[in-house]
Amino acid sequence: MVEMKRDLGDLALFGGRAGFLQPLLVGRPNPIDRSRLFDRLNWALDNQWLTNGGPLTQEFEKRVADLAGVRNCVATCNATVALQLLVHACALTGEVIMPALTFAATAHAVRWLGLEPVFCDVDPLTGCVDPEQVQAAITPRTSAIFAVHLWGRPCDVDGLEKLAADAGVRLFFDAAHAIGNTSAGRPVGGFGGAEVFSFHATKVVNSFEGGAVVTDDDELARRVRALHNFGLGLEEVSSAGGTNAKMSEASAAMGLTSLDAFEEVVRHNKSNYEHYRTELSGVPGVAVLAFDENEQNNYQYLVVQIDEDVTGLHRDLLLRLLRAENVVAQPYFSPACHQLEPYRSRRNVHLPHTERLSARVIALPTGSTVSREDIRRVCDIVRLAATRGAELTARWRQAHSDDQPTARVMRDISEWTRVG
Ligand code: T4K
Repeated sequence: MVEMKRDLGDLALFGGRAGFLQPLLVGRPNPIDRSRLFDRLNWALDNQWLTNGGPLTQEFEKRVADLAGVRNCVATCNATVALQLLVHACALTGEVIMPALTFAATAHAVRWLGLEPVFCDVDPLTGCVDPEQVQAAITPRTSAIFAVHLWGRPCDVDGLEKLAADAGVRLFFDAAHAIGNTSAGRPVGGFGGAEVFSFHATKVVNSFEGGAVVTDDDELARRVRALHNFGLGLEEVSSAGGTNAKMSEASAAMGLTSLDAFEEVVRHNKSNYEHYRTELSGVPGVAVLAFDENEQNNYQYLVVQIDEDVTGLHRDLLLRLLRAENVVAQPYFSPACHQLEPYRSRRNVHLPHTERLSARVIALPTGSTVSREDIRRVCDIVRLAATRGAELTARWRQAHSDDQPTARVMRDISEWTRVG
C-alpha cells in the first residue's frame, strides 16, 4: 500500500514513490459478464451469420432505439463513420457549423468528405455550443449544424432546433458521450434530424468499436441504412454510392452484453462522481463539472476545471504530475479543434470561451474499475498539488530549467495561459 502524500517531496514528480502501482486510466472499458458475451459469440458462430444486419445487430439496434426513445437505430462500425453517413444521406455540402470543444472526430468526419467545419464558440458554463454563436456563423454556404452534447451534458436543444428551423439548415447532434441521458426529461436520441452515439471501447456502452445513427425520421434512417451497406437497395442514386459501415455480430454481442450492465455501470459512475465532489469540495480553484440531478446522466466523464489564477498550478503540469503518480488523466478536449491541424492554418479563429475551458479541463479516471479508495487517493494528490500550486510550479521550473523538452512544455504552458 502506497502511503498518503503529505508534502511536495512525496510527489513522484519530485522523486517520491508513485501513488499507484498499476496505471489508473481514464477510459478503461467497464467490465461485462464474460459468460454472457461468450454465449452470444458462440450463438453467432453456431448461427453462421457474422455480419450484414444479423440477429444480434438487430437486437442491439432495437435496444438502443428503445433507450433513446426513437423509432430507428442503424448500428455502425464506429461513430465517426456514422457522422459521415449523415453527411451523405442528407447530401450536405459547403460548411458545417460545430463547436471546437470536441474530439477531433466531429470535425474530421466532415472534413474527410470535403466539407468545411466552421468552429463556433461555446457557452462558458456548459461547454456546449452556444446558439447565439451558431447564429453568427451561418452563411449562405452553411448546410448543417453538428452540435455536441459535451461530456454527456445535453446542448440547448430547443434553442438550436428553433435556430436551425428559422435558418433552414439541418441540425444533428454528436451524442457520442450522451447515451441514456435526458434533456428536460426527454431522452437524448430524438433531437434534431438525427443523433449519433459512439460505442467505442472507452464509452459507457461499448461494442469494442461501434456507433449508431438514431432518428425518428424514417426516410433518413432508410437512406442511412442503405448507404452503410454499399448503397444497396437505395432507389434514388446517391452521388457517394455507398460505403461499408456495418456493425459485425461480434460487436453487437459485446454491445448487448455492455447494455446488460448499463444500469449498474451508471450507478457506479454516479457514486464515483459523488465521491469526487465530496473529496474536492472546498479546494480553491478546483471545480468538478456538475450534472443536473433532475435529469438522467450516465456520468461517464468526470471532468474537473483547474483555475490557475487561484491554484497557481496549470492543468498541463497537473496532468504531468498525475501521470508520474500512475494516474493517466486526459485533457479532454485540448487542444480544441480549431487549434489542431488541418484547421489551425486554414482559418485564424479566436474562440475565447473554448480556449479558456480547453486549457483548464482535465478528465479524471472513473468507471466501474475505479474504486472509492482510488478516488480518495487521486483527490489527495490533486488537493496537495492545487493547494500548493505556486510553490510546486516554482520548484518544478527550478528542477527543470536546463532540460530542453521540459522548457518546451513550460513554454507551451505559458502559451496556453496566454491564449486562455
Ligand atoms: N464524437 C465525439 C464527441 C467523441 O468523443 C468521439 C470519440 C467521436 C465522435 C468518435 O467516436 P468513434 O468513432 O471513436 O466511435 C478516445 C476514444 O478513442 C474516442 O472514441 C473518444 N471519442 C475520445 C474522447 O477518447 P483517445 O485519443 O483519448 O485515445 P484512446 O482511445 O487510445 O485511449 C483513451 C484512454 O482509454 C487511455 O487512457 C487508454 C484507455 N483505453 C483505451 C482503449 C482503446 C483502455 O483502457 N482500453 C482500451 O481498450 O480517444
